[in-house]
Amino acid sequence: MDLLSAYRDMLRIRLFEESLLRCAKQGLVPGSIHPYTGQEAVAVGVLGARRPDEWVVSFYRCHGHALAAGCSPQRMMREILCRDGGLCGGKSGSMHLADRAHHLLGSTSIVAAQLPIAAGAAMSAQLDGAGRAVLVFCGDGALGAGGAYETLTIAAAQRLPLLVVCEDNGWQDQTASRWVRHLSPAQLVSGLDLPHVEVDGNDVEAVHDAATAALAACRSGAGPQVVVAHTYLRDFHAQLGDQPPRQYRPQEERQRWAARDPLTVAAGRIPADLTDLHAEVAAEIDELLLSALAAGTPDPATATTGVSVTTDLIGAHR
Ligand SMILES: Cc1ncc(C[n+]2csc(CCOP(=O)(O)OP(=O)(O)O)c2C)c(N)n1
Ligand SMILES: [Mg+2]
Repeated sequence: MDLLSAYRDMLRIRLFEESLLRCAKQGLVPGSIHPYTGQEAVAVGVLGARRPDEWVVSFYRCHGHALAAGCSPQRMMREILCRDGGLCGGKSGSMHLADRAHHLLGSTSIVAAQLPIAAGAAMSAQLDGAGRAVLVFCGDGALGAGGAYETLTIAAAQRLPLLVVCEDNGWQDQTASRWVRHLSPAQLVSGLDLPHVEVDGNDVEAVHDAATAALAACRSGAGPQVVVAHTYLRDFHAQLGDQPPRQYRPQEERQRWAARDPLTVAAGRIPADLTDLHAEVAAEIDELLLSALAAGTPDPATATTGVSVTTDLIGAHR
């Protein structure tokens, strides 16, 4: 992979979200934001290995996945600020980004709900016979939910071309995963006898290599594969309204992970001065934020358009 370009993509996600968090503190973001800061290497590493016509399913922490899938940062910023020209017409906000043009099937706010949806898409890809995989991202908490077992077991039974990327940040909102489960995500999927690999989720090159191998296995008919990426949220679980939550994780733990920030890890391997790149990406984000803030809000008359399907889907497949 081109490390400099991966660095730029991670930096764009980081600055995009930092600018949104500043907006949220000023009360400009309707609803909540679940920042991806600190986990950028997972999205960029995995989606760099995807073919553009392979569907991706995300969850509420979806900004990084959507940007790495190629969605327009301008349209995303407008969407999250609920402005005209938003990716989903200003109706999804931060948590439900979807973009058919970039094969982002959708993002769910219900923990683990993305997994069965992705299994359905993988079944469709399998029937389609074009050798495409489907990628789904989930948290370490989601992997413990009932829907995850149902998805993984049916995916294995049907040998679905499904790549499950578990972003193991050690926490489930303000609950440490170790307080509520005695098995790690890798132990859980081992118990289901599923092929899986554990990777340093803050090392974009390692993530990319793991995802490349797992996707090749999915496409070749080897059935579902799981990549467990160990990573950490730099900020916090979510910001609702203008108040960031009080910090709930031990300072020592946060400092330990901050020293292994994915941008720092990648920068350490790039023999170039990155100052200009930072200024360039920061200017790009400032520009699109100003443009989004200058945009109007959607016409209330459009509230009910595009929210349900009127096609006879069953009839269309008969
Ligand atoms: C079914 C369901 N239960 C509870 C919640 C509330 N909730 C939102 S995020 C979250 C934690 C999920 O943790 P994890 O899967 O590890 O993902 P992370 O937020 O750490 O990325 C919970 C419990 C929810 N959205 N859906
Ligand atoms: Mg988690």
